[in-house]
Amino acid sequence: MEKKTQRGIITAAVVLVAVAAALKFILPKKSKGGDDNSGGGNAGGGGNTGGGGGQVNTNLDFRSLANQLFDAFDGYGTANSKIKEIFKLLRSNADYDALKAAYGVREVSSGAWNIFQSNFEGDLPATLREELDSDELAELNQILTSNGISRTI
Ligand SMILES: [Ca+2]
Repeated sequence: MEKKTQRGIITAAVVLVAVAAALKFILPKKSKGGDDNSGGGNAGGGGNTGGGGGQVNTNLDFRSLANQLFDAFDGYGTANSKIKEIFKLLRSNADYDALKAAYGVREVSSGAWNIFQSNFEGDLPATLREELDSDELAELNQILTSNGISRTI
């Protein structure tokens, strides 16, 4: 055998081994990727417009949203636009119920040294009725209705 041919064969063999090794390395990774796809899924689901509970949107962090609502209520005045922004995220009665549960019962300060109004303690709907005027409440209920939620405040 000629030396050149020998070297060529060795080179080809090395390349083959390298390709085989690379394939071995790549192939299990590929199947792992497939597993990941089936595992992830979309647990959220859509808005249920029926009268029932519907599915909770697991993409929403209700604890954080409840805290943001509390911040909007707490102290002097009320951040009505923030409240509307949060309510627009709700897509089912289950979403609304989850938010209400996350809020629980909290005491909202009327404002530091506010002698004209005492603090208010209550659940989410009671606090909304306390903090918002009738126009703002109507607007919020409108948002709920148009998002397929049968609960009203
Ligand atoms: Ca307030």
